[in-house]
Amino acid sequence: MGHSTDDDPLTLAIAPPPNETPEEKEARLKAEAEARSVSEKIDEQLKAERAALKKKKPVKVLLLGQSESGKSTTLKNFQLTYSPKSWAEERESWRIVIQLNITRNVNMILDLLSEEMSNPSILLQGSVDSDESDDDSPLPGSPSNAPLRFTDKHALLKLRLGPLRGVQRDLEQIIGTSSNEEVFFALPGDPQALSPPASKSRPKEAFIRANHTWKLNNKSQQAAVKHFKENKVHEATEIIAGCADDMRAIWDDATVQQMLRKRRIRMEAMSGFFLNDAERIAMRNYQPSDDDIVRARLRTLGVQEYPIKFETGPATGSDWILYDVGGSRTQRAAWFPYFDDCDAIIFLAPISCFDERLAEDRKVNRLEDSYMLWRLVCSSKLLAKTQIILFLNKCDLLDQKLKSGIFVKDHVRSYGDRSNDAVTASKYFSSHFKEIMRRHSPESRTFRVHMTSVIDTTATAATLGVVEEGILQGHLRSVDLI
Ligand SMILES: Nc1nc2c(ncn2[C@@H]2O[C@H](COP(=O)(O)OP(=O)(O)O)[C@@H](O)[C@H]2O)c(=O)[nH]1
Ligand SMILES: [Mg+2]
Repeated sequence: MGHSTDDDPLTLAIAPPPNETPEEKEARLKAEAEARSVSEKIDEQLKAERAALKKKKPVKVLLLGQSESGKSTTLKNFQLTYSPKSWAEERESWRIVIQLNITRNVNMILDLLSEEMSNPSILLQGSVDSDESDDDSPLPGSPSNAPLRFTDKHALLKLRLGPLRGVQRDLEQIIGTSSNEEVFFALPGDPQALSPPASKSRPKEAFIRANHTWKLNNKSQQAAVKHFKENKVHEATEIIAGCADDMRAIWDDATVQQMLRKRRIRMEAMSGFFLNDAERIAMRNYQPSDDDIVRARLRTLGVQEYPIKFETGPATGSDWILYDVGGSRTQRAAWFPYFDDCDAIIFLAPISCFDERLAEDRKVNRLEDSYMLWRLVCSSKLLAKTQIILFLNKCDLLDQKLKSGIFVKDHVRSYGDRSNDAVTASKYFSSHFKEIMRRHSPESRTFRVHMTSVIDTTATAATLGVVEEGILQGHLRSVDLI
């Protein structure tokens, strides 16, 4: 390559004229030097412009993890911590979501009540779905075999809370829920509902999922929400307000609690559970608190993009884009196109799930699934240079679970005789994740891990501070490299 000989056309063309005088030569050299310096300046300018452009390039962060791992909640923490103004603007939209969440809580109880009250055979058989239950050890205050005694009080509560069925439908429509799940458990006795056979019904978590595609940062959908029959929202608010006392009563009812225990349903541990705050949320002028919004349930489908302009912190003024993804198995293929160009991945692994199974595949242990996904992400060549940050999430639930008498070693054989406390267990899980990263990363990389409970916004803000700085540094380094 690049050889030049005397008769090379290019060399001949740019060679100085053979009969050049010394003055001519000097003038020529000067002109050439000037041209060079102009060209160098242009080069420098171009380089600076490119760097500036890259600096302006948003920081891209991908939130990954199985379904229910805490991705959307982490996203909310980012918004709350770094973009408080837009957070405040969205507060009103969340009100409807939370009203829907609590309405579903009640309707779920009503469904179970209807089933129990109309089908005494279930009563004698005990829990219909105990074979599919997340954990086989008895819950605290374990199911008694005593028959459930329903009275007129229950019939009356059912009657008076009946209008919440319509509220659920209206709110789902307003938010844009489109879901089979909703139809599935809509209303036993409702002519339009495809009510499942009683023996097949699975009064689980799925009941209160908002399975839909609405996202709060989508302008057209926001507008749709705004214009959609504001009187419907008003009406729903009125009905909920009127039901406040009965909501409280049905939740506090001893027989209802016994029924839930019998069916091994821990509603208070479910997504979007708000019945403990019924009075406050049912108020006509209810304003969601930060905590309410962080705890609100809104299921993510597909990959959604959330631009955040940082208003505080070291990254102030910079633009970030967070990608929140659907985590269930069928949705994971959609992640890969986003791997190419991202600055960092925050990977969420809920470690309280060591004794649970995937909702979409009951054969698979949720912790095993997280390990498998983690290995996939770590081993990806596309991500070889991408910073990966691991959140071992739901530490609060892990702690509760272990304190309630569930043993890690009963579900994770390798755990052995280690102490059954949250600190020891999280360290143990962490070492497992670290080992997977070490073994499967194409290039060596730093293991960055945080023990989190992302529903705790104060603690999470501190974690995000560390994470933010690390990601920003990585982003700037990649800018300097071009
Ligand atoms: N107790 C507790 N609940 C959590 C934690 N992280 C998430 N959750 C709850 O778990 C549910 C699923 O969280 P979400 O962020 O929607 O998960 P995603 O499916 O990964 O987006 C929500 O009801 C959250 O409030 C946590 O650290 N502790
Ligand atoms: Mg989500």
